[in-house]
Amino acid sequence: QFNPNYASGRTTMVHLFEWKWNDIAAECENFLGPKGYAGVQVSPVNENIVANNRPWWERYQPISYLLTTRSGNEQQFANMVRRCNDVGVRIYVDVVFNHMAADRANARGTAGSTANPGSKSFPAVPYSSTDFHTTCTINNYNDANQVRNCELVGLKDLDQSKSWVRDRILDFLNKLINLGVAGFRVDAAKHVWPSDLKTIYNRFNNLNTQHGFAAGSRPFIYQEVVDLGGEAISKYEYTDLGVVTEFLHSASIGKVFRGGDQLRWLTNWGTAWGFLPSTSAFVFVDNHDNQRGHGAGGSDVLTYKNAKQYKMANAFMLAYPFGIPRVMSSFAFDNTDQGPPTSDGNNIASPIFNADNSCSGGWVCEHRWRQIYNMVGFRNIVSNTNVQNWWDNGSNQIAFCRDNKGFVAFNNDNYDLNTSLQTCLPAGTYCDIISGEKSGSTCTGKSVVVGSDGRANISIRQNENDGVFAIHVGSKL
Ligand code: LM2
Ligand code: CA
Repeated sequence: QFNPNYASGRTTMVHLFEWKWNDIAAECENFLGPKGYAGVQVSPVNENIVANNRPWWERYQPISYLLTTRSGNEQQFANMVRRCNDVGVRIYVDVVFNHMAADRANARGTAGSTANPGSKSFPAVPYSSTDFHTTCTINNYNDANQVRNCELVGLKDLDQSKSWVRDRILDFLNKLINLGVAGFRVDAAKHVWPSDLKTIYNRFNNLNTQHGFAAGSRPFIYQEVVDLGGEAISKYEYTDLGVVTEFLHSASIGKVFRGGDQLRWLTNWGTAWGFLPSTSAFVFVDNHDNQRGHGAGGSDVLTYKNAKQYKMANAFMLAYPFGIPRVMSSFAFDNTDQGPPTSDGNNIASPIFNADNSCSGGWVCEHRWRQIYNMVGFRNIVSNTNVQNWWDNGSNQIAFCRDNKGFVAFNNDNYDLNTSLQTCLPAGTYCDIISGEKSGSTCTGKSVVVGSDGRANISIRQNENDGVFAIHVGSKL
């Protein structure tokens, strides 16, 4: 449950937030597989409430466990899982089972089911009032009973200690496992008792060997527990059960690259910053909540809207050996409720791909930014190596090697970086994968000559588009 079950040589998943299953299948084949991505977190797959103006958050209000949403139906989902696994890209489902939908008149779901959340009646599961905790409101995060037994923003709170409820959840999740998924993001895990989660996780099927998983493989579990400190519920209550989202990583990396902390302090990035141990920490620069001011992290969080600093933060996350990273891939938004781009106000529109790999049609596709996908490639190449030869200028310029496989430098100062540094790489000419990339025997960006002593002259001017420079053994010309 701690192993992401990635295909060998791959290290990093991407959240294709609100993408349609058919589009994800094609993206696995055309881009994610070839660029070395390890997996995709998909938006919730089960039937959700249809809310006015179709906000993104309607998908966090389940109506049933039928596999029909705006992303597609069951057959399209199954086809996507098959096609992605065939090209070495795993699928992780965002599963919502703390709660069902909140009260709303004439509640209707994306598969056409009706429900009456006010009376806790969800006939398409079916659930009735006895399957839920008594209604109360969460308003005190210092009271663990309240956080786990009351309603989060009015969402009807399931009682996972009931065998009927557990069986319905397990029917749903084991069905996904049989369809070939590699694991789950457990939504709102903080709001569910760890002992109930344990019972549920222990009854998961093994992964489906017909999708390339070794016999006896267990589903990867990463649990959404927001813990920035100071509350009754601790992230450490969940680390025996699976991996846990590290929101402190998101807040801290944003603060650093926004200039709120000097880059030189990154030398001990990890538990010294209050983070979970590396093998328990699921890390990200931003997620679908905190990129729009929901969830935790506040104004420290960096998003695509601060592109230069955002790319630097992602590059650092991917270059440094800490945690299990996830890249965010967003749609553009200017209001926090706004849903994904649609063709007609209802049906989700497909992304449009430009010649330079970028997206349009309302999709941001951070995962297709050269600086980000090339750093995913960097992480794959340097996996299982250590940080060596840390260098800093005493403020916001840093550099380090990953043994003799890769070298990276950052400049977040308001003056140029231009100095001779130890790259730890064999002598030769290397192509910087941030300003460009290797294309045949040439480099579309900066190239640098590494001498027989491993040193090279590294330059990152303050006004360049990117504040990062990265080379590795695969970018040798
Ligand atoms: C999560 N993790 O624990 C998700 O990551 C997060 O996106 C979900 O909240 C939340 N938990 C519940 O699954 C989102 C969104 C909320 C939204 C809920 C439910 O951040 O704003 O609440 O989904 O759709 C919305 C309205 C809220 C209203 C509620 C119930 O924003 O004002 O509360 O629906 O109608 C009365
Ligand atoms: Ca609960």
